[in-house]
Amino acid sequence: MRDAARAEGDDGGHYRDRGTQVSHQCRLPACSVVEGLIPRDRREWIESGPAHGDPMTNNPVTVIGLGAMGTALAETLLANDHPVTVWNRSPEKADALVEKGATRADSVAAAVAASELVIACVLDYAALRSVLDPVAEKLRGRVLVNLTTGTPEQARSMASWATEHGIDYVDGAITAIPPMIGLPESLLLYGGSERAFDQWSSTLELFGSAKFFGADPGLPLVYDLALLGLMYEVFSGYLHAVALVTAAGQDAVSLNPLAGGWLNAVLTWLPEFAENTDSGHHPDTGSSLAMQARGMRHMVEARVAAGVNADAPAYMESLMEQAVAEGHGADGTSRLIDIIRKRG
Ligand code: FVH
Repeated sequence: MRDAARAEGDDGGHYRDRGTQVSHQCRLPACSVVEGLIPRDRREWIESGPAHGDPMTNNPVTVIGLGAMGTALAETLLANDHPVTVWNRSPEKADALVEKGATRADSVAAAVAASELVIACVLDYAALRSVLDPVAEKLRGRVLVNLTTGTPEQARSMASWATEHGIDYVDGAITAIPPMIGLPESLLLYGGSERAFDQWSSTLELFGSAKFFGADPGLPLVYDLALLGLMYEVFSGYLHAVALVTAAGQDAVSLNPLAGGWLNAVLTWLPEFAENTDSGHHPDTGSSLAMQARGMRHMVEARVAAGVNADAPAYMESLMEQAVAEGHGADGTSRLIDIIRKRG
């Protein structure tokens, strides 16, 4: 165990939280999870030493793919005393890691043969298959943890490929950037072989907090893409808000003091939308969809008049109008989730 406590938690029975937990109150009032992460220097974290007493600590690990992310993964393993074998299509990318103690494999086959745990992190699933197809039989009986990003269907298809070849497969999604790897703030999502995850969880937790979603290897990417979509739509909303304010001749930063408080308030409403979706009840808490549809029309007209793109509010308006047309005008915002799913 590391210096910070590692705890196994549970989220409504949906997934197992295998991550590092320290005290922090979630700011969403409807979220009772006490889970948080204290920022600390990555170096301090990864150099704080191996997980003493952990039987997996000295087990060799192979890392395939040494882009920015694969390099960060390999560095973290080395800093925690794992013997690490690395392979990359462009071999020179292993130079710095070799100086830090990694072994450069001359071939993918040699890399796979070096360790029971093989971690792959390349550009996409097409690249992954091109690297691993020729060594499928060499992987038989080993554990493959694939941290390449793709679609949930690609992850499931990769898992079927692994099963055909007798490979114990875990798919993972990294919801962090390379400098965060090795810090508890970094969150990695896993799904697939529970046996393999349990066997190697203490090693995988060196990269950051770990959540295991069960046997479906596609679920980590479902959640990863849900979180990324949320982030980009918040970016989009903020960028369009700045465009509207600056089109009125104001400084962009004039928005910030208002936007901060506004976003915090908006955050407090979101958990209830999910609860309403699960219960199938969408009460109006003072802002019916019929009223909001009218408001969205004003938003569209104001943006068009200011020369700011209005696609996003026009889309929201169309969802609200459809809800009204289907007889849900008196419902609250969460009713739109049904409409979004129907649009497919
Ligand atoms: N970096 C990030 O911020 C994100 C964080 C979230 C997760 N992503 C995903 O991680 C995968 C790898 O990302 P990366 O940052 O390491 O990407 P690059 O630095 O561009 O390195 C790409 C590696 O993939 C190798 N590669 C590409 N094509 C092939 C191929 N046809 N055959 C074999 N290897 C290939 C490449 O090799 P080389 O160009 O150095 O020879 C790099 O090792 C990715 O899925 C992200 O979405 C990162």
